[in-house]
Amino acid sequence: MSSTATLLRPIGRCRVMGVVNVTPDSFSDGGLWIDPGAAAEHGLELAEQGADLVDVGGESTRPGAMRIDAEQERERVLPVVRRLAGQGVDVSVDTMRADVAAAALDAGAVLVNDVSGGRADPEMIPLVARTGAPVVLMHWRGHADRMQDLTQYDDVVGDVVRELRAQVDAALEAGIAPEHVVVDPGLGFSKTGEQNWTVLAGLDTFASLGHPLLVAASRKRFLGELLGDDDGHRPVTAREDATAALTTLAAAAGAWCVRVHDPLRSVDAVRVVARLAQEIRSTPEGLP
Ligand code: PMM
Repeated sequence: MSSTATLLRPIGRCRVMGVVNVTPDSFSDGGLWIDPGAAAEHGLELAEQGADLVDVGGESTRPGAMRIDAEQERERVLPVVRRLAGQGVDVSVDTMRADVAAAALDAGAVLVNDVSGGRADPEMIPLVARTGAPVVLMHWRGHADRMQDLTQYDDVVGDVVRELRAQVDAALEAGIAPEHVVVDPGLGFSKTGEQNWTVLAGLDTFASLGHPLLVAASRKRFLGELLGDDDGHRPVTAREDATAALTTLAAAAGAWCVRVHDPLRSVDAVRVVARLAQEIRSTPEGLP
């Protein structure tokens, strides 16, 4: 299992985070892993497939989703975190609630993944500062029930970077160490399909924030829209090659980690990018 000190340090390639949603309604895998035993087994499978981290979440953030109560979220997440951490897997907890994050860290999680970037629960940033845990701060404008009404930008990349920087500054002011902060542009969160593409085209700009970058495009709706036909969007389970293509591009852009539901192709993709990057570095004149 990685320590806090090693989790964010460079390892010569982009990391891969596997996803386990212990929810009945996530868009990508809702209902599949609602039983904690099945969820934990799935997490172990993701680790065996080469995921460096397994992200466990108990609350759906799909557009329009309603919030669940904290007790229910804890009941979904904690047994899975405990079991995976007990088996030596590096676990992140996908939660917007400080008390769920605290309980998950006690149960062995090594990273807090807060899609609200500290904005949903005023206790989250102080909790992370107190525990010294690394944290993913995602760009966020509002909860799932209204996030798709919050897609007005003058310049989507510039505005998202500026808002994310404000979230990072709040975390640093509260005492979170800069080297413990990961940033994430939040694809699909208060962003239209078109805006997601613009954000992806501007990934380099996010690197300018000076923190490791997490990119979570896996199976998202904008891929289904792009690849759809007259019958409608490409189904969620047929978006894996598109997901791996974006893993390749995110890794080449220097991402610290990609968050994916099916790690196999992404694990190969990050290795290919790392090998090529090594070759380019060792060829002083550049490639022929
Ligand atoms: N997206 C989802 C859930 N958690 N966490 C981070 N850091 N970034 C994301 O973009 C993100 C996330 C929604 O997707 P899911 O329902 O497939 O988990």
